[in-house]
Amino acid sequence: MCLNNNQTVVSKVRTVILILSLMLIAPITLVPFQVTYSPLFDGDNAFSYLTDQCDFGPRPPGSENLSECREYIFNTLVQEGWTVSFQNFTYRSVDCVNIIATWPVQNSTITVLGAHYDTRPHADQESDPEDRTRPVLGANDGASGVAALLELARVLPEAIRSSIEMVFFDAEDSGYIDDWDWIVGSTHYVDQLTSSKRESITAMILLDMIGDVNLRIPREASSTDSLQDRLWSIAADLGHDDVFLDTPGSSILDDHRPFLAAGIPAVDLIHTPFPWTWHTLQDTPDNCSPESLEAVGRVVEYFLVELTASTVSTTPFPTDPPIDFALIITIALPLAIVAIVALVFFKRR
Ligand code: 1BN
Ligand code: ZN
Repeated sequence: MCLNNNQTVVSKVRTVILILSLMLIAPITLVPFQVTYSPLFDGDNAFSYLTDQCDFGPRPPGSENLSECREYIFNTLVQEGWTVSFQNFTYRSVDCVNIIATWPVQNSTITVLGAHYDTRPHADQESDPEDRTRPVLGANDGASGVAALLELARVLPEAIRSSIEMVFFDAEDSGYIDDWDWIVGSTHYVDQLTSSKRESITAMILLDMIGDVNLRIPREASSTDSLQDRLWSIAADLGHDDVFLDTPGSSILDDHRPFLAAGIPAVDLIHTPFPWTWHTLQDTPDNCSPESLEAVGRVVEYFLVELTASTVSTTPFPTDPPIDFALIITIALPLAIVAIVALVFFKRR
Protein backbone atom coordinates (compact mmCIF):
# COMPACT_ATOMS: atom_id res chain seq x y z
CA MET A 1 0.00 0.00 0.00
CA CYS A 2 2.72 2.44 1.12
CA LEU A 3 5.00 1.30 -1.75
CA ASN A 4 2.11 1.85 -4.20
CA ASN A 5 1.56 5.39 -2.90
CA ASN A 6 5.26 6.19 -3.22
CA GLN A 7 5.28 4.89 -6.81
CA THR A 8 2.28 7.11 -7.67
CA VAL A 9 4.02 10.18 -6.21
CA VAL A 10 7.27 9.39 -8.08
CA SER A 11 5.34 8.98 -11.32
CA LYS A 12 3.51 12.29 -10.77
CA VAL A 13 6.79 14.04 -9.98
CA ARG A 14 8.32 12.64 -13.19
CA THR A 15 5.37 13.86 -15.25
CA VAL A 16 5.49 17.34 -13.72
CA ILE A 17 9.26 17.57 -14.27
CA LEU A 18 8.78 16.50 -17.89
CA ILE A 19 6.04 19.11 -18.46
CA LEU A 20 8.17 21.74 -16.73
CA SER A 21 11.20 20.96 -18.90
CA LEU A 22 9.12 21.07 -22.10
CA MET A 23 7.64 24.41 -21.08
CA LEU A 24 11.05 25.89 -20.53
CA ILE A 25 12.61 24.48 -23.71
CA ALA A 26 9.71 24.91 -26.19
CA PRO A 27 9.73 28.73 -26.42
CA ILE A 28 13.48 28.76 -26.98
CA THR A 29 13.02 26.65 -30.12
CA LEU A 30 10.76 29.44 -31.46
CA VAL A 31 13.52 32.06 -31.32
CA PRO A 32 14.18 33.18 -34.92
CA PHE A 33 17.34 31.98 -36.61
CA GLN A 34 20.09 34.39 -35.57
CA VAL A 35 22.30 35.69 -38.37
CA THR A 36 25.92 36.60 -37.79
CA TYR A 37 26.93 38.47 -40.91
CA SER A 38 29.50 41.18 -41.56
CA PRO A 39 28.26 43.60 -44.24
CA LEU A 40 30.59 44.16 -47.19
CA PHE A 41 29.08 47.43 -48.51
CA ASP A 42 31.96 49.83 -49.19
CA GLY A 43 31.20 53.55 -48.83
CA ASP A 44 34.13 54.70 -50.98
CA ASN A 45 33.13 52.44 -53.83
CA ALA A 46 29.51 53.60 -53.56
CA PHE A 47 30.71 57.21 -53.59
CA SER A 48 32.52 56.59 -56.89
CA TYR A 49 29.15 55.46 -58.36
CA LEU A 50 27.71 58.77 -57.10
CA THR A 51 30.39 60.95 -58.72
CA ASP A 52 30.25 58.90 -61.96
CA GLN A 53 26.55 59.79 -62.31
CA CYS A 54 27.19 63.48 -61.56
CA ASP A 55 29.89 63.52 -64.26
CA PHE A 56 27.06 63.18 -66.81
CA GLY A 57 25.69 66.53 -65.58
CA PRO A 58 22.05 67.23 -64.57
CA ARG A 59 19.78 64.33 -65.63
CA PRO A 60 16.17 65.48 -66.09
CA PRO A 61 13.63 63.17 -67.82
CA GLY A 62 14.05 62.91 -71.60
CA SER A 63 17.57 64.42 -71.58
CA GLU A 64 20.67 63.08 -73.34
CA ASN A 65 22.50 63.14 -69.97
CA LEU A 66 19.87 60.81 -68.51
CA SER A 67 20.22 58.42 -71.50
CA GLU A 68 23.99 58.27 -70.92
CA CYS A 69 23.48 57.69 -67.20
CA ARG A 70 20.99 54.91 -68.02
CA GLU A 71 23.61 53.16 -70.15
CA TYR A 72 26.08 53.53 -67.26
CA ILE A 73 23.64 51.96 -64.76
CA PHE A 74 22.87 49.18 -67.28
CA ASN A 75 26.56 48.38 -67.88
CA THR A 76 27.44 48.44 -64.17
CA LEU A 77 24.66 45.98 -63.34
CA VAL A 78 25.38 43.65 -66.27
CA GLN A 79 29.04 43.54 -65.25
CA GLU A 80 27.93 42.17 -61.86
CA GLY A 81 25.86 39.43 -63.50
CA TRP A 82 22.38 41.00 -63.23
CA THR A 83 19.78 40.70 -65.98
CA VAL A 84 18.69 44.22 -66.89
CA SER A 85 15.63 45.36 -68.82
CA PHE A 86 14.18 48.75 -69.74
CA GLN A 87 10.52 49.55 -69.09
CA ASN A 88 9.64 52.28 -71.61
CA PHE A 89 6.69 54.61 -71.23
CA THR A 90 5.66 58.06 -72.41
CA TYR A 91 4.58 60.83 -70.07
CA ARG A 92 3.43 64.19 -71.48
CA SER A 93 5.17 63.40 -74.78
CA VAL A 94 8.50 62.68 -73.03
CA ASP A 95 10.07 59.21 -73.43
CA CYS A 96 10.73 57.81 -69.95
CA VAL A 97 12.42 54.57 -68.92
CA ASN A 98 12.46 52.57 -65.67
CA ILE A 99 15.47 50.25 -65.32
CA ILE A 100 14.77 46.82 -63.80
CA ALA A 101 17.51 44.46 -62.58
CA THR A 102 16.82 40.85 -61.61
CA TRP A 103 18.97 37.79 -60.99
CA PRO A 104 18.71 35.23 -63.86
CA VAL A 105 16.48 32.91 -61.79
CA GLN A 106 13.94 34.69 -59.58
CA ASN A 107 12.54 33.36 -56.30
CA SER A 108 8.78 33.06 -55.65
CA THR A 109 9.02 35.87 -53.08
CA ILE A 110 11.10 39.00 -53.58
CA THR A 111 12.07 42.32 -52.02
CA VAL A 112 12.07 45.32 -54.36
CA LEU A 113 14.84 47.87 -53.82
CA GLY A 114 14.11 51.24 -55.42
CA ALA A 115 15.75 54.59 -56.15
CA HIS A 116 15.03 57.34 -58.68
CA TYR A 117 17.76 58.12 -61.21
CA ASP A 118 16.31 61.30 -62.74
CA THR A 119 17.08 64.76 -61.34
CA ARG A 120 14.98 67.90 -60.93
CA PRO A 121 14.88 70.11 -64.06
CA HIS A 122 14.98 73.36 -62.04
CA ALA A 123 16.64 74.37 -58.75
CA ASP A 124 13.46 76.04 -57.53
CA GLN A 125 14.63 76.28 -53.91
CA GLU A 126 17.30 78.84 -54.91
CA SER A 127 16.74 82.44 -53.79
CA ASP A 128 18.04 84.05 -57.01
CA PRO A 129 15.31 83.85 -59.76
CA GLU A 130 17.94 83.19 -62.45
CA ASP A 131 19.42 80.30 -60.46
CA ARG A 132 15.91 78.87 -60.09
CA THR A 133 15.82 78.21 -63.85
CA ARG A 134 19.03 76.11 -63.74
CA PRO A 135 18.91 72.30 -63.36
CA VAL A 136 19.86 70.40 -60.17
CA LEU A 137 22.96 68.15 -60.31
CA GLY A 138 21.30 65.68 -57.92
CA ALA A 139 24.31 64.23 -56.10
CA ASN A 140 22.07 63.55 -53.11
CA ASP A 141 18.59 63.78 -54.70
CA GLY A 142 19.00 61.05 -57.33
CA ALA A 143 22.59 59.79 -57.46
CA SER A 144 22.91 58.75 -53.79
CA GLY A 145 20.12 56.16 -53.85
CA VAL A 146 21.29 54.79 -57.21
CA ALA A 147 24.91 54.59 -55.94
CA ALA A 148 23.82 52.53 -52.93
CA LEU A 149 21.83 50.14 -55.13
CA LEU A 150 24.79 49.68 -57.49
CA GLU A 151 27.07 48.89 -54.55
CA LEU A 152 24.51 46.41 -53.19
CA ALA A 153 24.37 44.83 -56.65
CA ARG A 154 28.15 44.29 -56.32
CA VAL A 155 28.37 42.99 -52.74
CA LEU A 156 25.18 41.06 -52.02
CA PRO A 157 25.81 37.31 -51.57
CA GLU A 158 24.86 35.46 -54.76
CA ALA A 159 22.69 33.10 -52.70
CA ILE A 160 20.18 35.88 -51.95
CA ARG A 161 20.17 37.73 -55.28
CA SER A 162 17.28 35.59 -56.61
CA SER A 163 15.12 37.16 -53.88
CA ILE A 164 15.79 40.73 -55.00
CA GLU A 165 14.62 43.03 -57.77
CA MET A 166 16.19 46.46 -58.19
CA VAL A 167 14.17 49.20 -59.87
CA PHE A 168 15.64 52.55 -60.93
CA PHE A 169 12.71 54.91 -61.40
CA ASP A 170 12.52 57.65 -63.99
CA ALA A 171 10.42 60.84 -63.64
CA GLU A 172 10.22 61.03 -59.85
CA ASP A 173 11.39 64.58 -59.36
CA SER A 174 9.65 66.93 -61.83
CA GLY A 175 6.50 67.61 -59.77
CA TYR A 176 4.95 71.10 -60.11
CA ILE A 177 7.11 71.85 -63.19
CA ASP A 178 5.21 72.15 -66.53
CA ASP A 179 2.23 70.52 -64.84
CA TRP A 180 4.14 67.31 -64.16
CA ASP A 181 3.27 64.91 -61.33
CA TRP A 182 5.74 63.46 -58.84
CA ILE A 183 6.59 59.71 -58.72
CA VAL A 184 5.57 59.02 -62.33
CA GLY A 185 8.01 56.11 -62.93
CA SER A 186 7.14 54.17 -59.77
CA THR A 187 3.43 54.68 -60.41
CA HIS A 188 3.90 53.19 -63.88
CA TYR A 189 5.92 50.25 -62.53
CA VAL A 190 3.23 49.30 -59.98
CA ASP A 191 0.42 49.83 -62.53
CA GLN A 192 2.11 47.30 -64.83
CA LEU A 193 2.45 44.53 -62.20
CA THR A 194 0.43 41.38 -62.83
CA SER A 195 -1.45 40.17 -59.75
CA SER A 196 0.87 37.17 -59.32
CA LYS A 197 3.95 39.38 -59.57
CA ARG A 198 2.42 41.85 -57.11
CA GLU A 199 1.75 39.02 -54.66
CA SER A 200 5.36 37.86 -54.91
CA ILE A 201 6.68 41.21 -53.60
CA THR A 202 6.81 40.88 -49.81
CA ALA A 203 8.59 44.20 -49.16
CA MET A 204 9.81 47.37 -50.88
CA ILE A 205 12.68 49.55 -49.65
CA LEU A 206 13.20 52.99 -51.18
CA LEU A 207 16.52 54.81 -50.91
CA ASP A 208 16.18 58.56 -51.53
CA MET A 209 18.52 61.35 -50.42
CA ILE A 210 20.81 59.15 -48.33
CA GLY A 211 24.14 60.83 -49.15
CA ASP A 212 24.26 64.12 -47.23
CA VAL A 213 27.32 64.66 -45.00
CA ASN A 214 24.97 65.16 -42.03
CA LEU A 215 22.58 62.37 -42.90
CA ARG A 216 19.55 61.99 -40.60
CA ILE A 217 16.79 59.48 -41.34
CA PRO A 218 13.79 59.57 -38.98
CA ARG A 219 10.87 57.13 -39.37
CA GLU A 220 8.99 58.37 -42.44
CA ALA A 221 5.33 58.49 -41.37
CA SER A 222 3.62 56.59 -44.20
CA SER A 223 6.08 53.64 -44.19
CA THR A 224 5.14 50.18 -42.89
CA ASP A 225 5.91 49.95 -39.15
CA SER A 226 7.00 46.30 -39.02
CA LEU A 227 9.50 46.81 -41.83
CA GLN A 228 10.78 50.02 -40.26
CA ASP A 229 11.13 48.33 -36.84
CA ARG A 230 13.40 45.66 -38.32
CA LEU A 231 15.60 48.15 -40.22
CA TRP A 232 15.91 50.50 -37.22
CA SER A 233 16.78 47.58 -34.93
CA ILE A 234 19.55 46.46 -37.32
CA ALA A 235 20.79 50.06 -37.56
CA ALA A 236 21.09 50.22 -33.76
CA ASP A 237 22.91 46.85 -33.64
CA LEU A 238 25.37 48.02 -36.31
CA GLY A 239 25.99 51.33 -34.47
CA HIS A 240 24.20 53.54 -37.00
CA ASP A 241 21.55 54.97 -34.67
CA ASP A 242 23.16 58.39 -35.22
CA VAL A 243 21.82 58.18 -38.80
CA PHE A 244 18.65 56.11 -38.28
CA LEU A 245 16.91 58.31 -35.72
CA ASP A 246 14.27 56.54 -33.67
CA THR A 247 11.95 59.53 -33.97
CA PRO A 248 8.80 60.12 -36.03
CA GLY A 249 9.40 61.91 -39.33
CA SER A 250 6.99 63.58 -41.71
CA SER A 251 4.97 61.85 -44.40
CA ILE A 252 6.63 62.10 -47.83
CA LEU A 253 5.12 61.72 -51.29
CA ASP A 254 7.75 59.40 -52.74
CA ASP A 255 8.28 56.28 -54.86
CA HIS A 256 7.22 53.90 -52.06
CA ARG A 257 3.65 55.25 -52.12
CA PRO A 258 2.36 53.32 -55.17
CA PHE A 259 3.62 50.11 -53.48
CA LEU A 260 1.79 50.93 -50.25
CA ALA A 261 -1.34 51.73 -52.27
CA ALA A 262 -1.06 48.26 -53.85
CA GLY A 263 -0.90 46.62 -50.40
CA ILE A 264 2.85 45.98 -50.42
CA PRO A 265 4.78 46.71 -47.18
CA ALA A 266 7.15 49.56 -48.02
CA VAL A 267 9.62 51.87 -46.33
CA ASP A 268 11.13 55.19 -47.44
CA LEU A 269 14.68 55.77 -46.20
CA ILE A 270 14.84 59.53 -46.71
CA HIS A 271 16.60 62.46 -45.04
CA THR A 272 14.03 64.74 -43.41
CA PRO A 273 13.65 67.59 -42.80
CA PHE A 274 15.25 67.91 -46.24
CA PRO A 275 18.87 69.12 -46.13
CA TRP A 276 19.65 72.74 -47.10
CA THR A 277 20.95 71.58 -50.51
CA TRP A 278 17.54 70.15 -51.51
CA HIS A 279 16.46 71.33 -55.00
CA THR A 280 19.34 73.85 -55.07
CA LEU A 281 22.53 74.20 -57.13
CA GLN A 282 24.43 73.02 -54.02
CA ASP A 283 23.21 69.43 -54.35
CA THR A 284 26.76 68.40 -55.31
CA PRO A 285 29.17 65.57 -54.34
CA ASP A 286 31.12 67.78 -51.91
CA ASN A 287 28.00 67.96 -49.72
CA CYS A 288 27.75 64.15 -49.68
CA SER A 289 29.90 61.52 -47.95
CA PRO A 290 30.96 57.87 -48.35
CA GLU A 291 30.18 57.29 -44.64
CA SER A 292 26.51 58.22 -45.10
CA LEU A 293 26.13 55.85 -48.05
CA GLU A 294 27.89 53.10 -46.11
CA ALA A 295 25.63 53.42 -43.04
CA VAL A 296 22.47 52.98 -45.12
CA GLY A 297 23.97 50.38 -47.47
CA ARG A 298 25.16 48.16 -44.64
CA VAL A 299 21.82 48.27 -42.81
CA VAL A 300 19.94 47.32 -45.99
CA GLU A 301 22.50 44.61 -46.83
CA TYR A 302 22.19 43.05 -43.35
CA PHE A 303 18.40 43.25 -43.53
CA LEU A 304 18.31 41.41 -46.88
CA VAL A 305 20.69 38.66 -45.77
CA GLU A 306 18.78 38.10 -42.54
CA LEU A 307 15.39 38.15 -44.27
CA THR A 308 16.40 35.65 -46.92
CA ALA A 309 18.13 33.35 -44.42
CA SER A 310 15.15 33.21 -42.06
CA THR A 311 12.24 33.16 -44.51
CA VAL A 312 11.15 29.72 -45.65
CA SER A 313 8.55 30.76 -48.22
CA THR A 314 5.91 33.50 -48.00
CA THR A 315 6.23 35.62 -44.88
CA PRO A 316 4.31 38.87 -45.18
CA PHE A 317 5.96 41.50 -43.02
CA PRO A 318 3.22 42.73 -40.74
CA THR A 319 2.19 39.22 -39.64
CA ASP A 320 5.64 38.09 -38.56
CA PRO A 321 6.46 39.78 -35.23
CA PRO A 322 9.80 38.72 -33.71
CA ILE A 323 9.70 36.60 -30.52
CA ASP A 324 12.14 37.98 -27.97
CA PHE A 325 13.42 36.76 -24.65
CA ALA A 326 11.24 39.21 -22.73
CA LEU A 327 8.21 37.48 -24.23
CA ILE A 328 9.60 34.04 -23.37
CA ILE A 329 10.14 35.09 -19.76
CA THR A 330 6.68 36.60 -19.45
CA ILE A 331 5.08 33.37 -20.75
CA ALA A 332 7.40 30.65 -19.46
CA LEU A 333 8.15 32.02 -15.99
CA PRO A 334 4.54 32.23 -14.71
CA LEU A 335 3.84 28.76 -16.15
CA ALA A 336 6.93 27.40 -14.44
CA ILE A 337 5.82 28.87 -11.10
CA VAL A 338 2.38 27.28 -11.50
CA ALA A 339 4.02 23.91 -12.25
CA ILE A 340 6.28 24.11 -9.16
CA VAL A 341 3.31 24.97 -6.94
CA ALA A 342 1.41 22.00 -8.43
CA LEU A 343 4.40 19.74 -7.80
CA VAL A 344 4.61 20.77 -4.13
CA PHE A 345 0.86 20.31 -3.81
CA PHE A 346 1.00 16.75 -5.29
CA LYS A 347 3.94 15.80 -3.07
CA ARG A 348 2.07 16.80 0.11
CA ARG A 349 -0.96 14.62 -0.76
C1 1BN B 1 11.86 63.66 -52.69
C2 1BN B 1 13.01 64.14 -53.22
N1 1BN B 1 10.86 64.26 -53.30
C3 1BN B 1 11.37 65.10 -54.19
N2 1BN B 1 12.69 65.05 -54.13
C4 1BN B 1 9.47 64.01 -53.07
C5 1BN B 1 8.68 65.21 -52.69
C6 1BN B 1 7.45 65.42 -53.29
C7 1BN B 1 9.12 66.10 -51.74
C8 1BN B 1 6.69 66.53 -52.94
C9 1BN B 1 8.35 67.21 -51.41
C10 1BN B 1 7.15 67.43 -52.01
ZN1 ZN C 1 13.83 66.00 -55.40
